Amino acid sequence: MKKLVVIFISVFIVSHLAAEDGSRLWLRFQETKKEATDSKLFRSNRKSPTITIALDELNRYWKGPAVDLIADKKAGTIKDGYKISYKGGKISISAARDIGLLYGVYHLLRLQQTGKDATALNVEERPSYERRILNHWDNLDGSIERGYAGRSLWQWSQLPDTLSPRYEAYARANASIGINGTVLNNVNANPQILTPEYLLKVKALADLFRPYGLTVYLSVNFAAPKAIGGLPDADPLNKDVQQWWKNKVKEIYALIPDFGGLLVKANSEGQSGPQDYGRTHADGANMLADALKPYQGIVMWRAFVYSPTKEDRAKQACQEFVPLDGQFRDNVIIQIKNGPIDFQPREPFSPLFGALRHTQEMIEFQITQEYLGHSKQLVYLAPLFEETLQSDTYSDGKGATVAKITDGSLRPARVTAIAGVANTGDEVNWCGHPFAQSNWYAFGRLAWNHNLPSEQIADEWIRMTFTPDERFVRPVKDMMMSSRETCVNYMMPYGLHHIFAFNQHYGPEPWGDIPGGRADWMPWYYHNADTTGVGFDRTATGSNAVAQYFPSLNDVYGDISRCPENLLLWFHHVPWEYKLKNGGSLWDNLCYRYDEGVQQVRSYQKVWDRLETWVDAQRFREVQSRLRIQAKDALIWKDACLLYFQTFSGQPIPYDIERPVNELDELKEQIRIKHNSTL
Ligand code: GCV
Repeated sequence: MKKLVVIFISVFIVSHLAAEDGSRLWLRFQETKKEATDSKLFRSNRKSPTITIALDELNRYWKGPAVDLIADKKAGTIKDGYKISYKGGKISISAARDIGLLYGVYHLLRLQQTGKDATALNVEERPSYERRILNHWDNLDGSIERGYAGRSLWQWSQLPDTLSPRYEAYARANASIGINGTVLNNVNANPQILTPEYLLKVKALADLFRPYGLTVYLSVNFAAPKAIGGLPDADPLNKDVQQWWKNKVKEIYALIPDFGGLLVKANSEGQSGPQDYGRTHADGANMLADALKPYQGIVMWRAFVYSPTKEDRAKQACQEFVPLDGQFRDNVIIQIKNGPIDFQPREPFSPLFGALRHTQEMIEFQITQEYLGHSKQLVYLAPLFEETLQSDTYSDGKGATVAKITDGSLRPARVTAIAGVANTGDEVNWCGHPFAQSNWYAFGRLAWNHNLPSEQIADEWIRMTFTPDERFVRPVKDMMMSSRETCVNYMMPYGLHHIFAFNQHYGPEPWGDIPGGRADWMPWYYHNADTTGVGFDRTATGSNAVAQYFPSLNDVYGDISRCPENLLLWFHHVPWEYKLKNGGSLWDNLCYRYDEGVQQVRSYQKVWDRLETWVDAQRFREVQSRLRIQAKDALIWKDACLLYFQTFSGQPIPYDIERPVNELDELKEQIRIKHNSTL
């Protein structure tokens, strides 16, 4: 009987909130009921499709005073920036570009939605980066590499004639957070994207996105002249190849006059590139840059390059690119992943930031959670993004943060940009996990203002996506803010990295080995566990990757007693009995950390279950069931890693923490079966 009452209450509690499927993202503005004459409240001195959207948003959702949108080339605003002021009962938004006015409108709506005072405003906003770009790893067959929210949004077979309403919704969502570029296809690029047939489809998307200020870019396959152009090679010094790219770029701009440019993954993970012909990355990038130059297009050339040599993978990007510094055209920008390996739960920043003194650099983050629990785990990534952006490289003395190196403030740059690998797909709620939406949101907000604290971004997002009620906001914010560290704790504490299950990168597989496989894809390459200790020696006695960092940081990283403990096993092979700052041994601390991660996820379950009153039934249950998965997975991570590393440390798991509940052999077997089923 008691049980029945509880069930009844819980159904009753949630039923008063309208069902929500998450499709509206953070844009859950309520329609205002206005008289026809009310539209006069909102005016602009200019007409354009972008301004029509801005006025429409105001008409539909703005509940505050009259708003004037003032397009003014001399508004004094920078690029996409805007000013908002309040005088005589009226709000004015002024901007040099129409898109600035639309951004200003979304600013107002955000204030309204988060319960902030939208009068008494005196705001001036300017973006940290000129180009704020999503990278889609979407394939032409509709699949998404490392995508966990369904299939691609782009319905290539139906384009250009049939236009899904989601295209415009996607552009609007991006505009609402200031994202102004989108690379539509995977960096492992299918050359077909450059055929006339596909370019017409790309044009259809570009036309739809344009009023929202969203510029289209494409990833290209370096071998395209050979693959689809009928040329015998793709050598960047071959005049025919150069001409082929010039013609292709001309063809693109004839269809899409504001096309943004090209993204290239070359000579990496099997992709072709200039080195196939004995040429350099600069030769390859410059050839494309020359073709794009007359149209103000740019080349984003990725520094994610490594090959299975004896050299530490973490060092290879610097080794390849530093000797080329200064050789790139001024419309080339080197796109560098935040860390030297590959979007791990925690990495130091890539030492390439700051090392290129005469070459433009941009950062690439991964919004899709390839290594942080896919769309099954609640991990808010803004603290990770913030940690990297605010890292001091010391390239120009103290204060040379990654943010300052990439935003053009430390060194003049013609092009400034930031990229995030998208986590969107065709699932109703766009991102799979309701909380994964926060990572798309956070990327946009940080791309706009890289000094925004991740806590403020979380606060905004929670209020907009769920409710501004403090009783909900506070606990959810705490959960989000700790969630990245929680994930690090149960996956890879103290700088452990890349000990994931092979290929799918979801669960643990520290024992993973494929005889004859590439060493740099094997977990043992990264953890180096043996009876003496664990971790990658990147000091002078090891790979000496520390030397790629500037003084005085390299001294700190290279000294086991000064190295930040959260990166200890990244830079050092540490004895199991080594005493950490708290006096406990590395082994004991490792055990406590894994256990802490498990307990933290369980505490999130408790937090969430208490919040049922504040959330509609559908999203409540979606998060609830995903937290259950996360709790089970965290335990698997803990048991797998501790039982495996224990075979080397030979020490007991401290008796005051929960005992493992899984057998190592069973875990190995489960992962093996998973592999076989995904082959
Ligand atoms: C698009 C990692 C991922 C690959 C990805 C690659 C890249 O290796 O596992 O799926 O390929 O990074 O960023 O190019």
